[in-house]
Amino acid sequence: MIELKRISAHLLELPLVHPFRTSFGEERVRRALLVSLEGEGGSGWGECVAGAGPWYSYETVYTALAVIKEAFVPLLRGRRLSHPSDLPRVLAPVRGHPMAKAALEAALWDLHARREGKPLWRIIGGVRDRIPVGVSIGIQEDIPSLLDRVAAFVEQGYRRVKLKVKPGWDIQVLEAVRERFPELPLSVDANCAYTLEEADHLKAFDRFGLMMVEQPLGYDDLLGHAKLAGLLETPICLDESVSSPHRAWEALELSACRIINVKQGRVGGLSAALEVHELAQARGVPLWCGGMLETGVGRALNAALATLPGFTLPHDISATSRYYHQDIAEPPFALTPEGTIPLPPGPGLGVEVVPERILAFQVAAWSWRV
Ligand code: OSB
Ligand code: MG
Repeated sequence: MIELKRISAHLLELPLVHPFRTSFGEERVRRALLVSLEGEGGSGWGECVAGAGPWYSYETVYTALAVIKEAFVPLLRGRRLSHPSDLPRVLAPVRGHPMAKAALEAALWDLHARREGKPLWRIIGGVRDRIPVGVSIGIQEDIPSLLDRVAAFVEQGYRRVKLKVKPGWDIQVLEAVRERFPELPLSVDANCAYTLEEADHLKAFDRFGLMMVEQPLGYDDLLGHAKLAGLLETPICLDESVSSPHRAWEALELSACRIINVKQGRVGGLSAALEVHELAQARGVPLWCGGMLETGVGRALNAALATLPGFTLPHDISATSRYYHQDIAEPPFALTPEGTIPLPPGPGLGVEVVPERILAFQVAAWSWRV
């Protein structure tokens, strides 16, 4: 039984080591929303993966704060939960807002696993204590700078490189990268930047031997992706479009993708991510864990999810140093020469939030008794 006492939210601003540019915009500072729960006999941390603006998703850290305050706190007041997987039912009266829900559920899983004294990845049925990882490289100023960045990451041992693409930063870029790195496991992510009318243009991606093309079309365009899948040889991987387990089911039924990038925040929480895992496992569809430039708290949860048997492709879970000079949690995630990241051995998420760092990066904080 979990009896909650307090929910706190911390809004932080963490400067990124490198600006991160995608087809929908550029981020230089990550606005991170951390949530902590205090309950009978323990506490836990979760990270809301929403961004500062409604670009990747309609959710932002501010919409998440609003629904936590106006909807989740009243729903949770005086409520007991027997397990973290009860939370989605309690929050079900709230339509949408998967990332806000997921942040709370993450903190609840951390609290639960800490009380059990076990690493979260073992509790959810993980089968490996280290995970293969890749790196996601944003749109750069020019091709020579991109080639330098790819070379540096390959040198560090990353097992796969994902390039952000958009119209005007695609074919020429792929030609240059493939010429210099003919054997490199490579993928691209368009973050919804193309339309089905550009299918012929996307077809030209086929000659680069990509592992996948991620989310080429609109975030709500499953049918478009299903049609495009019939035209391309390169497997389509969906990210933005898979906004819930139900949407994952629809995407699989429609053959809109052959691979799914799972982000627990985007699908509504860890329980929902476990459901997506079951659906994909039943159909033999490979999964990998995506990222949202999380701090160590969010990355620890992603790493735990990536230990499940169906998560077989390299993940967007890179070393801490790739994102932040100083993270808010310890220990940092480090890359082994084999291109893997070992799971931290501690209980719960396995990372400890450093209170002084929260204070150092915090721009505002809230706390509610429940
Ligand atoms: O589309 O996968 C994406 C970052 C922010 C928002 C969306 C995406 C990404 C990434 C970076 O690709 C993944 C990471 O290393 O965290
Ligand atoms: Mg993506």
